[in-house]
Amino acid sequence: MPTPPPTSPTSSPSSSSTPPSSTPASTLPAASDAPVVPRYARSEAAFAQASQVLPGGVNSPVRAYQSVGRNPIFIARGHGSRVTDIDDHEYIDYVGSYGPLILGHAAETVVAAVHKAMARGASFGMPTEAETALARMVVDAVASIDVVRFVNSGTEAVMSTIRLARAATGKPRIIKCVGCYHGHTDALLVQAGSGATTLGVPSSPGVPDSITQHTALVPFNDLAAVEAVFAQHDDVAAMVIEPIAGNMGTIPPAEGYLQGLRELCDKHGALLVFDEVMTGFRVAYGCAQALYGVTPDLTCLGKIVGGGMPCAAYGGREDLMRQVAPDGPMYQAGTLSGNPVAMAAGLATLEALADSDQAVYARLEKQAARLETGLTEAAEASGVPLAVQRVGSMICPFFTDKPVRNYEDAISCDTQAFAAFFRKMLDLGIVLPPSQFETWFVSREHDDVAIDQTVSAAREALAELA
Ligand code: KE4
Repeated sequence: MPTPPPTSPTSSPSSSSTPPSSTPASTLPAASDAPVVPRYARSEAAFAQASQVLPGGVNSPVRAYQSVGRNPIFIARGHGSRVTDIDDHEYIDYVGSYGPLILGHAAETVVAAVHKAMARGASFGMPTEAETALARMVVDAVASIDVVRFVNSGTEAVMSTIRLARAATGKPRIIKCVGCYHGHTDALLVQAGSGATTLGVPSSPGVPDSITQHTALVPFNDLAAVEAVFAQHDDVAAMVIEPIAGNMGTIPPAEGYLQGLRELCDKHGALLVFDEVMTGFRVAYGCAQALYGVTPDLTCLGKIVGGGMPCAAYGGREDLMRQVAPDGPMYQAGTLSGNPVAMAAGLATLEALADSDQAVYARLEKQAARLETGLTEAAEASGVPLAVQRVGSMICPFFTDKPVRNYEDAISCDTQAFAAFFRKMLDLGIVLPPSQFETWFVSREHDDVAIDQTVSAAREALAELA
């Protein structure tokens, strides 16, 4: 049971709680114009330091908390379903590093495996059997993957997959959904979700039109729009999609949507690419493609496959993957790709998921359903409009009174209400992804105590919002 947070003030700087550091909070330099809150004195000081040497004080934009009206907390450590910040406040964590930590923070078997691998040497630039072992697990787990290549990030996996699709088909055009996020590769940083939408730059400067002229945009869950692109263009190499959209909040595919995409791609000689960087091993051991019974030609994986270490992958049909160098001409390489430490973390994670004989997924379903029910009931009790959407242990409460089926629906949500909710939940010891356009992640370690504490905090936060 975590130490209950001190009765926390609202986020005004005039709170009475004495900051743990000696520096009176009011003199701390706030890195942004957000109020400096004594309860978070050490994080505020750390953020000021970080902001001097890192863009936005962070190494990934969404972590900067710019859309939730305060400065970020800095984390000291994590264990199970919880993290502790450098002001020594403990939180139940639903960020989960944005997906990799399905086993919870510092899972014993993962930590031990990484220590053991590290002690034998971090990286060799020469093959190791650990790469084959993890590749074999991926191939055995995902029916559509005959051959797989490891890379270092989801962005790299998607970037490589697009190159392969274009090489294999000889066609340049890629179809993507507005609001889906596939990492920051130029060709897909167009109307992207996640941090790009959160910060209001869904199409980044610095990406020449010559790169994105071959990127066609369609709304998520809209088959007719995809059919229209095929009717207009005969040069489509692939449709790249998150089978469950997790980067505009959590939006499930409409009934028949994914199967419809499969049929359209077959009809028009294009490849179907599932970007399962987030959904891979998250919603089922066979990934979302097993859950929905739709077979892509190529799949991108990340997050869970690396167990929290920098590791991602792309794979699929043998005839396609054998075109990747050095089997074939499509070039892709990486110094740390498949490094033994990341392989060890991935192996330990997948072994825990595979050995459970689906028991982990049954537990994740039960706990996430408990959270969904609790949030829904808390919203009903407060009268605050909330649409809670969930697939397995991916969940997102949208501040709106209607279902969210696509990007237009998502951006019509009350992001100010979300920001206020976020800040209150943080003060109550629950840390959420700092954006309405992100998915919350439930881990194996989120037990009834954690879920019920979260629901109780949500009840209080929503009542304050009402
Ligand atoms: P990375 O390059 O961040 O490892 O993966 C990019 C990526 C690709 N595809 C999907 C479906 C993804 O969700 C992601 C990354 N997800 C975001 C969370 N919304 C990562 C968080 C961040 O950017 O810091």
